[in-house]
Amino acid sequence: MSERTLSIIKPDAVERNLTGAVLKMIQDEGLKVVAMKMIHMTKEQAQGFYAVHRERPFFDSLTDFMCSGPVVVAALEGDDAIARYRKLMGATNPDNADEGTIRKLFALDVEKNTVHGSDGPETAAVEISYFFNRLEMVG
Ligand code: DAT
Ligand code: MG
Repeated sequence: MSERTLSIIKPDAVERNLTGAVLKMIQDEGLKVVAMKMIHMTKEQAQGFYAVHRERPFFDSLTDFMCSGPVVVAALEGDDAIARYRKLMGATNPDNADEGTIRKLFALDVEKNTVHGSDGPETAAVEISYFFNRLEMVG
């Protein structure tokens, strides 16, 4: 079933000029970019995006990191896009990520882990609408 998921290329990757390499992996996987832009979030915007994690010990550090530089946010579309993108990303901690995944190849540590991807259909819908309105979506 065709789905959409929200991808973020995080500040550690944009800063190291890895945007193109990550997008190539996404496109080689067959996922279609249906919206994309570069933004530099405020602390408040990062806190809003990661609100589900607000009680976690890493929340303040995570939201500082996410607004430390520009990110590339994109909506991706394809059959089973949510699970396929999670698989392409690899485990949250790159030490546990499978060979050939984005995080295995590029992540610096569990926080500076290069990419975000939605974890389910409900969060994907909320996360896509957090960054994109209908006029910014193709199709
Ligand atoms: P994911 O990004 O794989 O969906 P998550 O939703 O559990 O992982 O956590 C969101 C982000 O928070 C994650 O990409 C990096 C950061 N994070 C998670 N666990 C962490 C930890 N133990 N220490 C530091 N940062 C962590
Ligand atoms: Mg998550």
